[in-house]
Amino acid sequence: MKINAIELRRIAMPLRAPFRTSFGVETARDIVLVRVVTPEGEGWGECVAMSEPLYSSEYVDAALDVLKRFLIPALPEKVDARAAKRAMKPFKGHRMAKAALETAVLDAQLRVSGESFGSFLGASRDRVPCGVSVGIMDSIPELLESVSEFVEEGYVRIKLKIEPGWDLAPVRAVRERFGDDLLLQVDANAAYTLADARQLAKLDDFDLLLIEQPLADDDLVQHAALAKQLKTPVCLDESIESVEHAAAAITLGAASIINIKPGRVGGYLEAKAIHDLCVAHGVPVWCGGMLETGLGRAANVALAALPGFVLPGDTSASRRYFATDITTPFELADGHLDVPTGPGLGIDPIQDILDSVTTSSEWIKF
Ligand code: NPQ
Ligand code: MG
Repeated sequence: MKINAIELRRIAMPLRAPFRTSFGVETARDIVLVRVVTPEGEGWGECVAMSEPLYSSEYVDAALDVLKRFLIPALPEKVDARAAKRAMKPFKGHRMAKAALETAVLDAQLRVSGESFGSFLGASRDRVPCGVSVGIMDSIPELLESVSEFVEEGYVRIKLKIEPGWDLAPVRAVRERFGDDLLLQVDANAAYTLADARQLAKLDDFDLLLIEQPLADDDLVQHAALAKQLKTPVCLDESIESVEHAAAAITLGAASIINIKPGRVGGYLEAKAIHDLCVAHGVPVWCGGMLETGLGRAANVALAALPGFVLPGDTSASRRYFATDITTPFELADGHLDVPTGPGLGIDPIQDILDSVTTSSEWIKF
């Protein structure tokens, strides 16, 4: 496949409600979309980096810079997703930027060949059960109100964001109000240290599915030590940036469950490789979320349909985050989202809406 041009389009998407995690409060999503134009068709990729390097070291301005300066110029004349991944490999890090470009190339390639993301990746289901991530709130009543709305909408699993000072009380309150059958898990986004092991062990009483990323990103050995002190299974998110990291975490006993986010690991090819490794080791995986628009969401839902994704993902409906999505919105039906079946992502941006949220656009001609 030959590329004629690439558009780097930056969009601003207001969130329906502020989303608070242990690293900060977000009120809007600042997103780079990569659009690859070939003689036979186009492809889209969404960069999941945030405006500030709070979740990981990546941020939007850096992603734009590395795409323009290094990643796009490195693409070979004839390219497919695998060749794009290989060409970008010499450049260290910047996995979210790489993932966006690789995904745009893959989408173009699949739209041309007429195959869906789900089929290409090896999906074994036509719909996926969905969970939702619930931010840190100012009070327990506010949290219970929010969880209750999500339960009524049909979400099959609730994830509570936690931090020191907001852990036991919210978990206890949600268990008391919604009962023991509710699938419940927590995510600390690296807010604790090993010195908090005794506090975290108090969560053992609440039959949580898992605790996600309790300690710092680079603390694999400490996660292994913590896992020995908890009954709750430890799941890693931020720590896992590659199939090598996943192998190390499994070998060390640092994670018994892995959250796969394609952006964090550099793309859907790497995400698939991590899935395959985890299946081989009997490690359950689930698909994380980065507040994606319908474009990123479509690819995540396809990935979440692979057989190793045995836990509900943060693959929420579009309205969880956005009043207006840039695609036809993903809507929950019986707690599930349908896996798109059309070529590539199987969904297109709605031009008027896309234009109305665009803050800048730049073309790179080949
Ligand atoms: C997680 N996501 O699993 C992340 C973290 C996260 C759905 O909980 C703007 C952009 C705000 C990306 C907040 C969920 C964000 C973001 C949190 C990602 O750790
Ligand atoms: Mg997480």
